[in-house]
Amino acid sequence: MLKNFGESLRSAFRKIANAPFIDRDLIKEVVRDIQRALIAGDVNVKLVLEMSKRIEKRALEEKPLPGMSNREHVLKILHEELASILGQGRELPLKKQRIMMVGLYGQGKTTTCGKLARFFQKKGMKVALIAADVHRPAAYEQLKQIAEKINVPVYGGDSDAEKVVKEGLDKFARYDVVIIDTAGRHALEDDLIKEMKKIAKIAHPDEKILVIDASIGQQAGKQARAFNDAIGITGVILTKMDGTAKGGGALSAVAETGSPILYIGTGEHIDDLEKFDAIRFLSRLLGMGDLQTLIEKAEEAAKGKEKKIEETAKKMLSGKFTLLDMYEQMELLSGMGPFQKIADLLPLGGKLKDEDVYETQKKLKKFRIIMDSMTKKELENPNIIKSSHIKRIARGAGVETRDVKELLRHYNMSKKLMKSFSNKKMQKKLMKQFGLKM
Ligand SMILES: Nc1nc2c(ncn2[C@@H]2O[C@H](COP(=O)(O)OP(=O)(O)OP(=O)(O)O)[C@@H](O)[C@H]2O)c(=O)[nH]1
Ligand SMILES: [Mg+2]
Repeated sequence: MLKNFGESLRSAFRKIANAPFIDRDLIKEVVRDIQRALIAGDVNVKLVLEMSKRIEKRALEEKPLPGMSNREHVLKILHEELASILGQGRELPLKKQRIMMVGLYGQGKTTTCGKLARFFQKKGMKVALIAADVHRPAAYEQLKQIAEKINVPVYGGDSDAEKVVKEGLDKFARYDVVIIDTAGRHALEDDLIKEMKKIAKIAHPDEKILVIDASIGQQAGKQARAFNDAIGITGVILTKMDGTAKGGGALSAVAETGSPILYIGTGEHIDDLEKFDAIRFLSRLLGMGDLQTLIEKAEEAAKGKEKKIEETAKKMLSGKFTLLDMYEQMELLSGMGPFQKIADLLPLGGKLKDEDVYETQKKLKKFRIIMDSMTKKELENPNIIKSSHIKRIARGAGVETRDVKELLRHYNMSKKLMKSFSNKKMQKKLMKQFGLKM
């Protein structure tokens, strides 16, 4: 049994990327690797065989597009075929509807209720929540707290789930979107199924959404099947995609149930919900770093600053990097939410894991003050800063020398990260991969 689904897929891709040339034998070998990875990942065997036949046929018969190497052509086919299992995803329609959230214990149901409420609210719809998790005493309180932040009403507090749902639906009859949070369990037990069925019967939900923690990996397939058999799932939301999990289980979950992935959760914050995009998801799964998301985020988050962001992105890719660039980057990134989230999308993101993400904004303030007492030369070329300079800078800024040293450390670390982009081959590959122009 292969330990890590994402890793085995990645190694299959690497084989192609590193092979001196692409021939029939290599294609067959890679297809076999992928078959093994998918089957070990609990993906339906029939589906795997069909897909691998298609990959092999296309890779051997189709001609590469003009300007594309044979190698890139085969990678593209692999990508497309894997993406076709995941489907194109689906967004929830913007119409009057009832949504029921289900899933095992701690997968992120309640948090995701809030995120969805926020999502519809931002589209100008009237949203309400029903707390039908009557088993955990704090569940109602938790939902209430989330709802208060976004000014959305919640109905709950009673210990009878059916009653809560019935009364809540009456109360919120005139709302556009009503989202029902339900209880989790450690495993799919009979009483959970019974209760879920009862709630579904009363609520007639338009959507029955299974919430799955991306880190549960291959159990996702089995879980999805069980929930689908019990109440019929209409979509999956994959949470905690911001963590170490790459979400390989999603492939199995989707393949098992045929229900699409709707969104992915990328953090604990209420706005951390993203549209699911199969190709992008695979890039992340395969560890290529998702530059497209990074750049889109940058564009979205800083309207009016587009040019600057583009320049920064280009600088990041060019490997040139001064203290001012670092500051600018930190500023941009911190405006977009926790630094870590963006860092995760970068190929070297994992290396920044230990950084305390929320410190970034605080540090920015201090860094600004320190940088203000540096000379232009020092800002452009921090390598010239010697310990006598450090003392002078610290005095000028009214900080300790260790603060200045910290800034320089931070710079060197960022620079190292940026260096990963200065590798021309890597750059070209990434640019091509994501259809960007320099
Ligand atoms: N990092 C991260 N954490 C998340 C995400 N979604 C949920 N969480 C966290 O996961 C934990 C559990 O989330 P809940 O929403 O309470 O999960 P639940 O499924 O409602 O749990 P039960 O009601 O106890 O079954 C909380 O600490 C959340 O903050 C996500 O996308 N990213
Ligand atoms: Mg909950």
